[in-house]
Amino acid sequence: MKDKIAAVLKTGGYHSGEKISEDLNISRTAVWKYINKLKEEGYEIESSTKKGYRLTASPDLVTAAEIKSSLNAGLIGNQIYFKREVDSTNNEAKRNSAAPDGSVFIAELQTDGKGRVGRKWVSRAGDGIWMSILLKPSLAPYEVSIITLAAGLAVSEALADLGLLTGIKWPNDVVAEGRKLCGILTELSAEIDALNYLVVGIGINVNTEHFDGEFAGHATSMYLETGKKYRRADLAARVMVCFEYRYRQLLSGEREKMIADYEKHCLTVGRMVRVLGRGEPFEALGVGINTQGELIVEKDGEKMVLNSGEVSVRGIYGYI
Ligand code: BT5
Repeated sequence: MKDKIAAVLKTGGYHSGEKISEDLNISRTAVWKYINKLKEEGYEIESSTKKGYRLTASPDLVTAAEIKSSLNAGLIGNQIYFKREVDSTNNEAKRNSAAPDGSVFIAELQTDGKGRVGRKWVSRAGDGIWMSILLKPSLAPYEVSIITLAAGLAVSEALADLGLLTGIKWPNDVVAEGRKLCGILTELSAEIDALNYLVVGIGINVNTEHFDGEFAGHATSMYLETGKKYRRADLAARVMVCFEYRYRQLLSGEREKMIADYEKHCLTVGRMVRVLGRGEPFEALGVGINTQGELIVEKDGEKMVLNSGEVSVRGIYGYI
């Protein structure tokens, strides 16, 4: 109902509480309560006793109402849960794992955004897209790492639709001009041979104007790359659509096609990389990705398969 009221206000001008209550068949008090909820979400709404309610500005918000207005949802985003502030949208998805398959959890601000293996993900309010997709595929746990790659590919494709060319550093950092623009954290809940659910967390730096701290030289945003600001709800919707296409491709047994397209975007393939985490660090050439999403490297004429849970790779010339 809140989203319906947001949609009414977005048509512009004043809307009387009486007319909204009649059109939506709810009480005037309910209208007032929903208006207050919308204000809490960040909408700027003017109330005039004579004329009614009016949206004074069309802010760049990632609320469910804003995303739904840009999304013709299939599976991904069939339910969208927005909170202004959460610790981590991945945690929020895990706390609500009874929600339907394809649900999306999104927030304006994460107070404890997570990277992989206990690292932190900086997620300031208004700067980016911090969202997590809850998935319940009929797959065995060992089959799901490829879904993470599909998410990286989907983000890279969504950005390309907007004219921003990026590459993927295996397994799933989306990189522009050698700097990280998006990170993905996939977490799963599984028994030994059965998957309960997985959560694909996607963080994209959209309108960030500057980065501080130790990773400042390694991070970038869409704004820093193009000089343009983007409506985050539109981009979030586009990422969901791109991800849905790739996810369905995987579930329908078209893994090879997905991998072939991933390889085209993957900066690690065709480059010399330094492999960390398997004994002494060593250098090898990235030559391809197998159907499990593992990286194949070649060293001294011998091929090796690297699993992202086990090793990490660094470019020998900088971050990629
Ligand atoms: C990742 O980890 O890249 C996964 C990031 C996933 C973030 C999303 S946001 C929505 C969802 N909810 C969460 O809590 N997480 C997911 P990793 O490969 O470990 O990279 C982490 C490293 O990237 C950090 O140690 C920093 O060096 C750097 N970093 C942190 N914040 C960054 C940012 N905003 N942009 C670019 N680099 C960043």
